[in-house]
Amino acid sequence: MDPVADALLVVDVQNDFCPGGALAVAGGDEVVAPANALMARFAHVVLTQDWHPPDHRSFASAHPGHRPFETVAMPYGEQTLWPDHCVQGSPGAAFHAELDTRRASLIVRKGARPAIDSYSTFFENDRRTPTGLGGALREMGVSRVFLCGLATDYCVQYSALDARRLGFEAVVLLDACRAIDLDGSLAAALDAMRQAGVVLAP
Ligand code: VGL
Ligand code: ZN
Repeated sequence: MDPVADALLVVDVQNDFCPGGALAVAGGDEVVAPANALMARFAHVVLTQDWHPPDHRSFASAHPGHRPFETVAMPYGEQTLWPDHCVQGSPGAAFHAELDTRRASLIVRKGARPAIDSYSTFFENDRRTPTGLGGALREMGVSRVFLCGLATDYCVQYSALDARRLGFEAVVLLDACRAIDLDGSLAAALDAMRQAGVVLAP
């Protein structure tokens, strides 16, 4: 562990992705304890929040005739439609109550533009519009990111792939992640991450 070069990214540990939430990930709350424990080992801790306006285009409710988990074509490509989740300022968008937010030096909110989803904490789903996190990490002298949180096959995966694309080393800490696993999306994500040179660690 290098105190300067390493950062921990804790991805979307929010109520809506935990049991009882609008887009609950099985065992989502089980990442809280390991994520909290990991923070002690890092000088740079970054938290991310999925942060959508109420009429966000990734919501099935914004597409009459479509239901959650269907796919539609958006100008930037295929988009899975989700139940309304992580609406800005709502209880579902808040961090899990037991997540330790004290050590975080940076909180990145993503998915705030109405017309475009953002799984990655580095780029929106057009894969071109940056969130600013890449530049922030570079300015802090970070060259390797460790990722944990929710969900392995969506926001964690896209963030890890974009980290590689930006030239960071990336390590996904699987014991501190949980997946949505839609139609084999977890296996596909693990494959894609391995191929991109992401280190998959327990
Ligand atoms: C996520 C689906 C929709 C995630 C966010 O955090 O993995 N998944 N929005
Ligand atoms: Zn979302």
